[in-house]
Amino acid sequence: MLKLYAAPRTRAVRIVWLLEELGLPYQLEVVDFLPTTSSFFIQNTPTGKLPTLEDGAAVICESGAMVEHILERYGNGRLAPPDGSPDRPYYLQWLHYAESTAFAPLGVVIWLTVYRQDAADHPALVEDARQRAATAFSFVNDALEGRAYLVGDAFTAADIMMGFTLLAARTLGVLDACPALPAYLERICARPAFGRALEKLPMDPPTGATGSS
Ligand SMILES: N[C@@H](CCC(=O)N[C@@H](CS)C(=O)NCC(=O)O)C(=O)O
Repeated sequence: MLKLYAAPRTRAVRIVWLLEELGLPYQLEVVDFLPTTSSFFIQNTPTGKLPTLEDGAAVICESGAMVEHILERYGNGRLAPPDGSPDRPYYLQWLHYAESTAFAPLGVVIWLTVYRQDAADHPALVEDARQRAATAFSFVNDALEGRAYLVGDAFTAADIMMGFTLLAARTLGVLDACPALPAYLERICARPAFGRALEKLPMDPPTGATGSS
């Protein structure tokens, strides 16, 4: 059975959400999230990172890789456009954009504001990251104008990847200039599978992280 190492308010919620959407059996090992300012890769998981997924002999980190692996092995064609379809390249784009381009500037703000708590000493860095985040989310906003989901007309795992990123972005107050995103976020978070994921891994906002762009 799949085993997921997880903690509340981490990217692990993406994987629980996906597993709930697919109705797959899995074992959830909830661990404490350890402070990361002095060391890196120190979480109580087999890789030291959260989330970590075990599938037989395979033990992996990276939430996007987990999503691709789970769908490849157990998805039966669900939640992703098929290989070779016109939507597939866009699906891959958004799946990766969510964690790379869109999350990168948020990571800087979270690192300085929530973990190190010395954002006041680095105002230019924080402002630059907020600006880059706003630009990254305006690209998502433009793609969602007049559409319900990121890819084609159906909910896919790319929406799951983006959902967690947008929850973090909303907490940091960088979605103010993105009129399409709040309704999109509400739409995907209304899914019963997300509700079940939240019951297992609460996502209340980190304290001290709010602000406006
Ligand atoms: N790109 C990775 C990021 C993983 C990551 O940074 N996870 C955070 C929690 S959401 C973490 O484990 N931080 C502690 C650390 O890096 O040691 C993913 O998508 O899984």
